[in-house]
Amino acid sequence: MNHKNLKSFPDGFLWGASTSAYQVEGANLEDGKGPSCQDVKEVPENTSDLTVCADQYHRYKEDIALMAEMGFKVYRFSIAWTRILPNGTGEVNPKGIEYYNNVIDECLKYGIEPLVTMFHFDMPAALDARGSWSNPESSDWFANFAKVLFENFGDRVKYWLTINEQNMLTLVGPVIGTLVLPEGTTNVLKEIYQQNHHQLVAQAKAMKLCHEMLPNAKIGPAPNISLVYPASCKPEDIIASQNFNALRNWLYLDMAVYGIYNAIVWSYLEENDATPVFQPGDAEILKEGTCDIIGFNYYNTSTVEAFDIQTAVETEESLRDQQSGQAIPGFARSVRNENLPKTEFGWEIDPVGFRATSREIYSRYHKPMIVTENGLGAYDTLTEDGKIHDEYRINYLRNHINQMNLSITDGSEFLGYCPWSAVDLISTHEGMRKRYGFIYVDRSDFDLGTLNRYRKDSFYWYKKVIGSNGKDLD
Ligand code: BGP
Repeated sequence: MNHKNLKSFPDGFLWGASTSAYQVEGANLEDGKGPSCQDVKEVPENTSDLTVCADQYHRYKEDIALMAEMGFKVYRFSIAWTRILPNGTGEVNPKGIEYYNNVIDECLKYGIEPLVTMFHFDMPAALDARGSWSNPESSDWFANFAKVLFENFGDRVKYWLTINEQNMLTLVGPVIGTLVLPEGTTNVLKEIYQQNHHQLVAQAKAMKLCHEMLPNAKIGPAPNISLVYPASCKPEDIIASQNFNALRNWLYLDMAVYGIYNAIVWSYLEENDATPVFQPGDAEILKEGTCDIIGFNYYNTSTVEAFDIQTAVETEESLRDQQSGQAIPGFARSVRNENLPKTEFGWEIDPVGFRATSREIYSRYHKPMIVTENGLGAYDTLTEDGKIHDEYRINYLRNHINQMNLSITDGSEFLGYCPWSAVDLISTHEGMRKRYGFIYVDRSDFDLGTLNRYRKDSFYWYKKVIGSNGKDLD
């Protein structure tokens, strides 16, 4: 649909950006913090460990002041479960509460709304030792953590996100360093979807509790949602795209919004003897704990073709990452979309797909949306005079904001936009060299440098965007 006039971004639109605790904070075992799965995992070859990251734990004031300088209205950050509860359950660590109180207060000092992710890829190591998400008690561990957060921060935090990219934890857990398989697991798919089920129940318990304890707050999930295109108009490819859309996207949003399992996914799980076991009360809690808002991360679309079980001589299952697809015999197989360029790190770039994805989410669910991640991972260069000329990032963001504006004009309801990332930080599996921030951090994978902050060209550009409420994108 072409529009003659674009609607404006709504008043009070929440412009900001995102980070996550384990990728930005550092100080990973300081002031009583317990280890998470990220602190004990083997880091991918040639990438930094997660002990220092961008050192935001010690530099949050400087970082938040820079965000305020850009005009941020919101800062999306995550709370490290093991900073609050070093063993995942049990004793609360007062230093952890103090740290996040400080971060929240610092945001509020500048009129920046804190948008808190409760869980961003950092399961307490002590809970991994107790079976991690395969333990049916895990939903109660999470609900208990949620309660501690609501009690301590609920007076000031109005926007909450439950689990970051649960769909990626399920689809590519090993890449992110999070999957724990109990010894003797024979049906891996069943085990993974059992863990996924426990996370869905955990999320529902947290959402229900939030409504009870903080009736004025808004809570939602933060999956990685991107439309899956059919590789052609062959009907079989359409079916494949519906399959993969269901598995990657709608499973998570059907559950968060309606508290029900997506039918296509359920049938796929039945087919593979992988349906999850429900504990008594699960079906009810899933229906009772639904969301107010939909947070979603968007990087690019994917494209699939039919992958007939007979032609799948052997499974092409290989380790993938968040954006690079899957091959599931009898279900769908990802293919390259030749219409789209790629980033230096091989992710396709599809701003129009952002509009398409958000229209589809809004048409299906009619909930206000907040973009919790979107951005370009690239190699940046710090010049001798302290500049970072990242026009590639500006182009990426400009094109996506433009498409968001078109989607708003199409009738979609957006609350805000938080690209990834506010500050350079460590990537999930590609180290420090894959940068996303508006704020450059002077360090590399194996040299901690000065950790000084520098404003990238995108910093000044985004400041203009925010100052004009999305009108000035030049
Ligand atoms: C999302 C995660 C983030 C993040 C981002 C960029 O999947 O929620 O934690 O890092 O993707 O991905 P990467 O770091 O792999 O480039």
